[in-house]
Amino acid sequence: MDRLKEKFAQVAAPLAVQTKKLVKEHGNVVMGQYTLEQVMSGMKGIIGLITETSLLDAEEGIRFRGYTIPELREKLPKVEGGVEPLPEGLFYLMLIGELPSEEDVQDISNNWARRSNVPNHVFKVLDALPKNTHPMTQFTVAINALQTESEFAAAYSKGISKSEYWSYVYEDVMNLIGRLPRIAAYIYRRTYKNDEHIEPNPKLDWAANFAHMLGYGEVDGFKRLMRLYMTIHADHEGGNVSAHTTHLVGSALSDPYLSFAAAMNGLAGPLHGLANQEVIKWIFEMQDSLGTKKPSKEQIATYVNKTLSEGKVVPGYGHAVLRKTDPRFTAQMEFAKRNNVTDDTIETVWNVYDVVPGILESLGKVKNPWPNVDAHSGSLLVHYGMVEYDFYTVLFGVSRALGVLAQQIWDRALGHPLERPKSVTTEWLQAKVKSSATA
Ligand code: HAX
Repeated sequence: MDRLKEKFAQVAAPLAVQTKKLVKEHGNVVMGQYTLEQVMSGMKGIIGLITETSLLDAEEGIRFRGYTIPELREKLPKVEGGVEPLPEGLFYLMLIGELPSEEDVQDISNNWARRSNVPNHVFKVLDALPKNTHPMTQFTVAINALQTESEFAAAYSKGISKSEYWSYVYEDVMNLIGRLPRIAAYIYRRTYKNDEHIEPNPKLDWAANFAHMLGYGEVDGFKRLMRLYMTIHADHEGGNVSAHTTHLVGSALSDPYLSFAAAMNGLAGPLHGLANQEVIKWIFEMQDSLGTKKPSKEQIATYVNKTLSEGKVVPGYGHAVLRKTDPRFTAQMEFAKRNNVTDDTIETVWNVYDVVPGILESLGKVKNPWPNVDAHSGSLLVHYGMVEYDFYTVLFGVSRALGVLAQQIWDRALGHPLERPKSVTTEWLQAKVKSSATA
């Protein structure tokens, strides 16, 4: 058993006992009430999921095991002389619940590098797809193709005890995270760089090796950006589409490959992860339509109103839970300032930030007029030369694996059951309203 797995076994066993006890002794504690409006608006605010890895506060933003993003930047191990946290450390924190040592982080880097070999049939499956297949479709196809390697699925078909589930899921999760950067880089290079692939460098940390395989290893600052990017996109508690999908599909005991592929199909939606491509596409279209790379705030306001009048959303703004500027947006803005990274696109993103909240607020219906994580990420990638915005959600997906798959290990260790909420018809709701009115 590897070091991390041994440590997880130690922390998971007592919590599994406490969880069972909690349900047995306090199972009838009332958690709250919910309204018809909540039922009709995507179950927002209804507590129905347990996620150990992170918790989202509407006003404050995300905390990973209690730590904010600025605290993570300060406390997580970094490469020698570096300032950005290593995503390996965040994975350790989410899985184990405490801050890692430098040795713990090095151990995970080595562990993932050891597991990073992608079987050849996955590349063949990708090569069979037309090059203009959206990178997110290629990504989910490749993850499904990799399911041949599932140790959980193989063990389950032979017959295993429930108490062993987490152990096989752990192996699948570690193998999958080790392999994802190679798959994502392969998709990038086959789609945009003439199939000129770059061999991994196992001596690099996980995010830096990813930057290297994408072809940006020599671009000053890009490795740093990838370490930050892979850290801040990793998790956003359990109810967002990608996290919830991983949990839901996994609750049927579909293995980590199947449930993560399903989650990535959800991340590929424009109201979720695809918003990062939509933002930069919208900014480029605005610059084209206004005939300037440096639109004034007045010009931006006119373009925003045009977008809204066409019945479209302003991508990168709004959130189902957050009610303030996303700290992940702020972290990227600060990265740009710290590294003296500036250009017309980044300045436009900042000017959009000055203009959009006021306009959305004035509509009177948008619950959160502030920017989310996706409002900033594309402009930094463009700055470093990665202009192929169709690819951006794949980067998000590689990072999101860290949180949702750490949680899947917890799901199996704590014995979370099949998820099966109750649904009703509109007719049922109408009858309920009628009977409430007469009661
Ligand atoms: N532009 C225009 N209108 C918006 C808006 C925006 N950015 N955000 C919300 N609204 C509208 C909604 O479309 C809705 O209008 P209708 O009542 O006419 O249908 C109304 O305001 C109320 O919506 P809400 O309750 O504030 O928002 P929801 O919780 O329903 O949706 C979304 C949250 C993130 C989907 C929404 O804000 C949105 O569409 N934003 C733009 C897309 C985006 O940036 N998505 C990424 C979100 C973060 C994420 O998951 N990243 O991966």
